[in-house]
Amino acid sequence: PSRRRLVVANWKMNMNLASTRKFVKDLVVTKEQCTVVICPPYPLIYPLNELVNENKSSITIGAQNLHRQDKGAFTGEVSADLLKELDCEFAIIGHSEVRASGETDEVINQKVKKALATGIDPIICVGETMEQREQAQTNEVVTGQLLQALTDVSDLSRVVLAYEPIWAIGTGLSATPDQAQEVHQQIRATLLKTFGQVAEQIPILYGGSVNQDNAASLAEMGEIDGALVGGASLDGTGFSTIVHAF
Ligand code: G2H
Repeated sequence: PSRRRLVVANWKMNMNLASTRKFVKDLVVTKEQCTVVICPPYPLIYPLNELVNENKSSITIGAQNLHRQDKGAFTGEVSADLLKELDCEFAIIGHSEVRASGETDEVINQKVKKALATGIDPIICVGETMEQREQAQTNEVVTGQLLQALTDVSDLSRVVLAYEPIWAIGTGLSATPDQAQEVHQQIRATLLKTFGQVAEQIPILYGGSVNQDNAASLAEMGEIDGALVGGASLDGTGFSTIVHAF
């Protein structure tokens, strides 16, 4: 199936103006079949966009989150409309680090719908804890998160999913290619059963300690359509290696 492939950098609460400039200089992207998305902290979106335009870089910009409401009295939050105005084409939604602060599946669903209505492609994160994996609940947990995030979503053609097992995030302990492939297959089967053929178009990225050393073996798997990269996405040269693996 000809699904789009994406490698997404989630900078989290890292980077500044100087390191962003260096990153754009160091990033070498030549492989055109893979979309490269950089999700910086909010204040860096505008300068990153300027750098991308100046350098004619093929970087696409994404946000690490967005708010479910249009606008108003939501201190510290950022609207989808503003992100769109600043050329964000993607937004990460439901990252486990945001879920950990109390974000519910219902709010995630509202954010997904807000993103789509605004012309932003949602990158929806799902994943189980180590305890849930050990109790053989991975499929149930991931499927539940997935179906709730996609409730009443009519256009699935712009949805991107990311499987991020919580035990693999920032721990250096990546899922093996086989472990990731197995969950991605289950996700694909659920999507096909629930939504029909459009499911074949939905990219499923893997996230959790992806680095220069394991990217190629993950990329070989037929159901891994890209990566969501945290720690290893902060250096332009190293991140280029990961991009080229996909
Ligand atoms: C998972 C991932 C990026 P890291 O959170 O979303 O981070 O690659 O540092 O495990």
